Amino acid sequence: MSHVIPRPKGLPLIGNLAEIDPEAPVQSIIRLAKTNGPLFRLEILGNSLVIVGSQALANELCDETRFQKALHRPLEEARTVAGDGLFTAYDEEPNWGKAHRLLMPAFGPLGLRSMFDRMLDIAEQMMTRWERFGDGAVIDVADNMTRLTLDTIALSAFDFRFNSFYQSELHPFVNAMSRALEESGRRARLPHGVGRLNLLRNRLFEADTRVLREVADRLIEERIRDPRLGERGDLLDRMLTARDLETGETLSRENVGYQMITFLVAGHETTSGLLSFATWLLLKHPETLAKARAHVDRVLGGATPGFEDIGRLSYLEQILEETLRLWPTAPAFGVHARETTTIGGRYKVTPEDVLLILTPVLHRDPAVWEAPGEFRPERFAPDRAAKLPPHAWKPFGNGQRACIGRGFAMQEAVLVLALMLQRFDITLADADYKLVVSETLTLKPKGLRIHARRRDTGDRPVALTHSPHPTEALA
Ligand code: FDE
Repeated sequence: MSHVIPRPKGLPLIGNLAEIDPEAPVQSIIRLAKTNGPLFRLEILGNSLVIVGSQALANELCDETRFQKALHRPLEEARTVAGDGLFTAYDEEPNWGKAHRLLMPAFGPLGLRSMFDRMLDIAEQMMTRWERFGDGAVIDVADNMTRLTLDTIALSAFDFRFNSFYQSELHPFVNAMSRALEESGRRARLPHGVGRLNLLRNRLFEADTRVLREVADRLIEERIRDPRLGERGDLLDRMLTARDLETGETLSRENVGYQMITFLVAGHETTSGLLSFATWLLLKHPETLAKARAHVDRVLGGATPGFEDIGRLSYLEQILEETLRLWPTAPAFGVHARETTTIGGRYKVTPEDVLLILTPVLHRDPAVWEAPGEFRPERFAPDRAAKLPPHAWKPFGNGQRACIGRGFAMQEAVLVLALMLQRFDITLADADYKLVVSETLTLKPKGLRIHARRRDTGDRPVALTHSPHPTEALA
């Protein structure tokens, strides 16, 4: 006998709309999961969504012979901006396979090694900025990390400098990008088509989307005319020159533009949230912070980290993995059944059902994690992590559609955390700060502010010989 997936009672027509805070939909669903368990159906203004949050169910849903990626509404709406770029493409679209095959090596070990110096370049910019600010300055963590991650992906992948640390106004691309994402998020909360009825918003959205395309097009144009085309071997070079072995084709100009927007979006919000949550969790856990710093001092001494050091900073990696368990910044991924099937031994699902694996809930499954709400990086010590049941920890999604930027993001985050701990004593600017999580497509701590005081560690290379006045540094 097949059972109906439980459904929290909603109101006629609007369904469960009243239970979802439009400013914090993910946190609303996490709350609903507390009372409704790890499997339930939500109906919101005629959109139906099945929420999944246990290891046992995730283990079934990650079987790619039975399930495949589904574009949940926010991703579907984001196609207006990112088209058939990797993140928003359907499995069946030829451009997904083509781009996936072409770009995988760029994010493998060799690619990551070649991007290391550029990552370090941007990380040093942030460190220099903090140093110049001096002890008393208040640093908005999420804002700094967002500048850092955006500049890092742009420089590493396209050899383009946004120079976010040298100006207080962000590049027009950045504002256009956040507004366009916000608008596609808004549309995703309304029934199909309804979100497109507001003409004023449409005009702004079109203008923003145009800015994104134009910036991407300009970079493509410049690179094509560059006599060194193909010599840098970065992501943009690969996309413009490499041929897919299976089809013998290169990517179209239009698709390269979509991939650029995709990488800038996917490569910065998520990693910036990861670094911000890690900073918050370390500040909340002084013993872990002290242990992390001792680890960094042991591995690096006073030296600037090199590519080889990243793999040796294993405790920082554990901290980041535990951060992603508690606060997976891309908090969900969608799948649907290839054919009508039964999950959990008794619930029927059809290919039309979008099943959303909500990782903040999955990652706190009490059947898997002891004291699930607690921050314990020791859980990810290699011998212990190896004993976790399959698909218990999925911050990077699943299978062939898993995050292509996983190694990139981890390398960047380990590097930045290492530099931070090596060079600064960090403290909360407001000792009473309570975590507030803001939501766009991703999760981020809001209003987290810190002080950073230069550590005096002796003969480490010093970037600056004098500390200019803070206003001078800002100019
Ligand atoms: C992807 C991804 C995912 C899946 C989604 C779905 O399925 O829907 C996830 C979950 C993720 N991703 C997550 C993350 C986190 C972090 C920190 C990151 N991520 C980062 C990054 C960086 C970069 C560059 C990236 N990232 C990118 C990407 C891409 C392109 C994608 C799509 C893939 C395919 O093919 O599909 C992703 N990512 Fe990530």
